[in-house]
Amino acid sequence: MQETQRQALQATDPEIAALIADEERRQRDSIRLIASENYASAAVMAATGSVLTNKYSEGYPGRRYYEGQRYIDKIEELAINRATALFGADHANVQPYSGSPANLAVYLAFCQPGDTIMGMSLPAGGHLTHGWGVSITGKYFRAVQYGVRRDTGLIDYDEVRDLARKERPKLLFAGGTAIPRIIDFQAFADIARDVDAVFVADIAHISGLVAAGVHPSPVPVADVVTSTTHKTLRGPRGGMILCKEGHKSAINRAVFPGLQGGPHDHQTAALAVALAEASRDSFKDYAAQIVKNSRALAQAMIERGFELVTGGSDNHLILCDLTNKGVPGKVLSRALDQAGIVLNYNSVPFDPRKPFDPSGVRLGTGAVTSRGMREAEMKQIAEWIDQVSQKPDDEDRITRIAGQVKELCEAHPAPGILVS
Ligand code: DSN
Repeated sequence: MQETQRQALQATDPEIAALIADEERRQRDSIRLIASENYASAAVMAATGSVLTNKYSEGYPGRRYYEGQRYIDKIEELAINRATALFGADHANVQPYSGSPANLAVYLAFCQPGDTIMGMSLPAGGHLTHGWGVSITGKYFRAVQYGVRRDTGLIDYDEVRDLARKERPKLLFAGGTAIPRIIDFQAFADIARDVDAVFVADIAHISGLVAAGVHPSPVPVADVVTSTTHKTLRGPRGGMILCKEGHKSAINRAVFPGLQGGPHDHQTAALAVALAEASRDSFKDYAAQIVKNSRALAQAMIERGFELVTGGSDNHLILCDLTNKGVPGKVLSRALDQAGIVLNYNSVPFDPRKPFDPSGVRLGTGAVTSRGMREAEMKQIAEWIDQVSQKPDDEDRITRIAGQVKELCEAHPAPGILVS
């Protein structure tokens, strides 16, 4: 947080000011391996914390329901133009509040309640909003779910095709939250075309990799592409939808007035900044290093006897099944948090344990790569994870590692964190 903002907050609400300062220190001093998190730049956060939070702008550029839009329209047009240029899309809607609303807008654009939709199941690595039962998408639609192969942990495209032919979904989702490998978007597009489904690629996790060209893009082959904007894309919390020209008006009407009211203009401006950052050569280098780091971390973990779902990683994400280590995901993730290494416990495909106490952990390299860490640091992190996994209740060991983690973090300052 900038010094002037800090002083204003301190004067008005010292309690919240102190908690934010504590969180800034926590983020500064710990190794962030949560695959869906990153460090937004100071420029992105400056736009997020700007006067744009004061404005209402229901509608779209040139067609608003409130006056005073001359600068807001330019900001939203910049965000749209930067998104379409970066991803090579016909159209971008930059108003979704986050990834789940972006996906809900797609349902609203193409489906009626009760229609059949198809996506990857949550335990296999999909997202709640791809039809999982507890989500509105599993309650309001007839959701059919595909998974991964038990022997490889990979998507079985023949199984997806067979299921799609049998169930004839209106929407077919690809993408998810715990998929460590390249997704074959062309295969999904072919299946969707075969059954007359709308093909939706949810690239929330990998949008930074797609923007940089280090993961194949679904934009040429998908009807609609949804994403959050804060994971590997490294923007503000938010969502966006890219689509073909022919779907533009259905998508725009679904986002507003179908699902949302006024867009969050501060978020739109921050997204525009992030998209400008993501179009630079330095971001391409960053995204390539994310993948190198993920492969290096995966390899170092395998060498220490960890079993990885699919046996490795092609993107930013690693899913580790701890069954052979005899330590549940929750126990390891809690112990690692004490050691300053922050990740999340996660179900693995065919997990015999419950989602709130599963067999695995999920790791991601987007944030550590933003701190300039490289392959050597990934090996060191794997070593610490191994040491903690062997004795997750050894407080002396955890305290020693926490000190070493802090030293590593001091050598690799986190972007956007200015706390002293
Ligand atoms: N909760 C996000 C993640 O961690 O992947 C997805 O919504």
